[in-house]
Amino acid sequence: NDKRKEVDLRRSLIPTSQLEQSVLFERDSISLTERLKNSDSGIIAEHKRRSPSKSIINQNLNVFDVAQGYESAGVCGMSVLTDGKYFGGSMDDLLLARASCNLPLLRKEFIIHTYQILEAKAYGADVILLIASILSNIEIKRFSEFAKSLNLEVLLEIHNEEELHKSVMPSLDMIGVNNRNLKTFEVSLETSKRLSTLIPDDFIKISESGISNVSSIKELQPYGYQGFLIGENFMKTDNAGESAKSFIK
Ligand code: IGP
Repeated sequence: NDKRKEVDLRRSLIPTSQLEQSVLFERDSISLTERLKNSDSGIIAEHKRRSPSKSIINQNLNVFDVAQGYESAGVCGMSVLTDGKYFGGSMDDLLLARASCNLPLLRKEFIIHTYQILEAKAYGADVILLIASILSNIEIKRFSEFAKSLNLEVLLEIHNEEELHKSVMPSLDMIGVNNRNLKTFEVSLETSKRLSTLIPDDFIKISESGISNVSSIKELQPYGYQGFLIGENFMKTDNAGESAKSFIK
C-alpha cells in the first residue's frame, strides 16, 4: 500500500512520456541469461545497504565502486535494490550503476505497476524482478509481457510450489528460488533443492539469498542452478568487488 502511494507520486512527478525520452530507453539491453549460460560461476552480485532481516549491512560503500568492483571481478550481472523503505536503495543507485559498468543490471524492487517497469528501462536496467508472492497470475502475465515489449528480461521469484504453479508462463526468462522466507526471514538452501525438479527446463534457474560460500554454489549446481544471487555476503565486507572475486575461480 505504501508502495502504491510511492508509485502514484512518482507518476505525478515524472510522467510516462518523459521516462520514454530517457537516452537509456534507446539503449540495447544486455542479456543476463546469455551471460549465465556461458559462465561457470553464474554470480549475480547485489548492491544492498541494509535489509529488514539484518538492518545495516554497509552504509560506506558507494554504488560506483561496487559496480566497478563487481564488473572487474567478472560476475555475470548486478542486482541493484531500488526500494528505499526497507533496503535504503533508490533509482539513483540504478542510474549510477548504469553509468559505471556494462554489466546486465537487475532492478530489485517490489513491482506492482507497469510504471515501475518503464522506470527500470529509463534508468538503465536490463532485467526486472517479479515476486510471485505479491502478484496474481494476471499481473505476472501483464507485467512480464510488458517487460518483454521493452526488451527487458524477467526474473520471477518464488518461494514454494504454489507460487511456482500459478506463475509458469512463456514470458518469463528466469525463475529464482528465494531461500529466504520473506515472512520469517529463515534461510534454507533446501528450498532451492526441493523446488529445482519442478521448474521446467525452459527457464534458467537461479538460487537467491543466504549463499555465503563457494561450496553452497557447488552444492546447488547439480540441481540445475546456473545463477546465484548474492548480496549480504559481498556487501558486508570493505570491498564488495574483491569479495565477489574470491567466489570466481
Ligand atoms: C540477496 P543475500 O542473502 O545474499 O543478501 O540475498 C537477495 O537474494 C535478496 O536481497 C532478495 C530480495 C528479494 C530483496 C531476494 N529476493 C526480494 C528484496 C526483495
